[in-house]
Amino acid sequence: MAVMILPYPNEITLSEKRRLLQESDLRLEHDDAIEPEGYRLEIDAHDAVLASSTDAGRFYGLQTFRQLQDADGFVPLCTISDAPRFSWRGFMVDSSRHIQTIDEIKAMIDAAAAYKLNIFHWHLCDDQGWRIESERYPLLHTVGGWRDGWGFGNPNPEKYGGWFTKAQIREIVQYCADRFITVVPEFDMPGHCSAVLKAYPALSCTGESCDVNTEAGVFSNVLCAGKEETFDFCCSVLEEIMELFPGEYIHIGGDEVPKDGWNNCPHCRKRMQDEHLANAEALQGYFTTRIARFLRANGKTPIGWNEVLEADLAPGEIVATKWWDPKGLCDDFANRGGKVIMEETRHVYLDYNYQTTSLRQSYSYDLLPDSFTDEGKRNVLGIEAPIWTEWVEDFKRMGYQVFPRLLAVAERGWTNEPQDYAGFKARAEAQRDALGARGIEMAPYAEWDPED
Ligand code: TNX
Repeated sequence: MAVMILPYPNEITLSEKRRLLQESDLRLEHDDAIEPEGYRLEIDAHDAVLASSTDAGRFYGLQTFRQLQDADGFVPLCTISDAPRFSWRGFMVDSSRHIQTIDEIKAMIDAAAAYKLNIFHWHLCDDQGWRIESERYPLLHTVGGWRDGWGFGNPNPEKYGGWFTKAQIREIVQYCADRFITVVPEFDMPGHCSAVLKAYPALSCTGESCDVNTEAGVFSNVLCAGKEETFDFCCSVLEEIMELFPGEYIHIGGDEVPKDGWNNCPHCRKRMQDEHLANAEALQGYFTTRIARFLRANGKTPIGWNEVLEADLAPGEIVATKWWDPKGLCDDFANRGGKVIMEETRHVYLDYNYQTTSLRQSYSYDLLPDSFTDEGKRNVLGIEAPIWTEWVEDFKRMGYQVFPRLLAVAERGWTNEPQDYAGFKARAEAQRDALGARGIEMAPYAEWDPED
């Protein structure tokens, strides 16, 4: 008998027998011996028990129960003993390049929760738009939230943009909490800051105005790392962000920072001299360290894209997201005690087309490669997959890009010995209707593995 559970449970014995059972028939038990986020489901002819040590574990047991139940309400008699392989099972949504509605964000969160993901990394600002309402710096959203019309997927000449109000953000944070998902907000700095600098040009090296970008790419509009105002600004905005997002983690970006402007800037040059920094890479290290320490002083754990490691940071300074790391900086960092999240382009960049990143490639992502020592492997927190939205203009497109590949991510993050690929594909296809009911249209089966 095929059971279409996804992610596949770590220990499961199943009987051919089935019985009619409602969720409300489950006897809920507390069992301290079960791992956090783990659960045990025991369904026999007379009894049905869902045991866990935490509310999250109970929630995950319920997700499994729902997948076990057929359309008539029957479930197989079974014993399932299950707990996640990794504590970090994340998905990232870019709301800058294109913005989503609150209902669309919620649909993604619901789907993620059903497959036991527990982190929503929310990329809320970039060169193409700032999306967080700010009271201290209102031009961030009222000016930085908009870009000129036409192009970049905007079919009309009206300005494109918008932002999430504080009330909406609180609503999403609560929505996630109800589903045992932690929201990790990102304020990407010091690069990818055109929207910030459109609103507050004085924070750039030259002080010259720039536009919120209407194209994809890497732009030279970076925050000045010499001026004290930059740090005052970033920390002040982060205080507002911390007020909105109660979770432990704040992502501070740090990716793709062109250094030409810094090298030619008297403020940055003075900073390098005063702080005995050998070059602009070291200046980014100074920038990262200062912001990271500010966050830690406020009880938060900072995260940065792997470029922050170009500056040789101590393992305790920051958590690194490994996305494009040809030099293996993250591996070395983990081997020295730093924490790393696995998020590599060729396996889990959900904005890439299926020709570039097939479902098979996502499913075969090795999260603990041998470039990590045993200690390094222990420092891998888990997996995350981003949907960058330069070319994802609407929710239909998002569904196509994200599913089924996010299902592979969910299984990689949860299951110790991921199942055979053919079996996984069958279980992924079996999610089509459930996702459809959430308004998410998965990519057609024939497109998942163009090479096969
Ligand atoms: C690189 S991933 C970026 C993003 C783009 C993405 C497109 C990362 C830290 N930076 O700004 O959206 O590639 O795939």
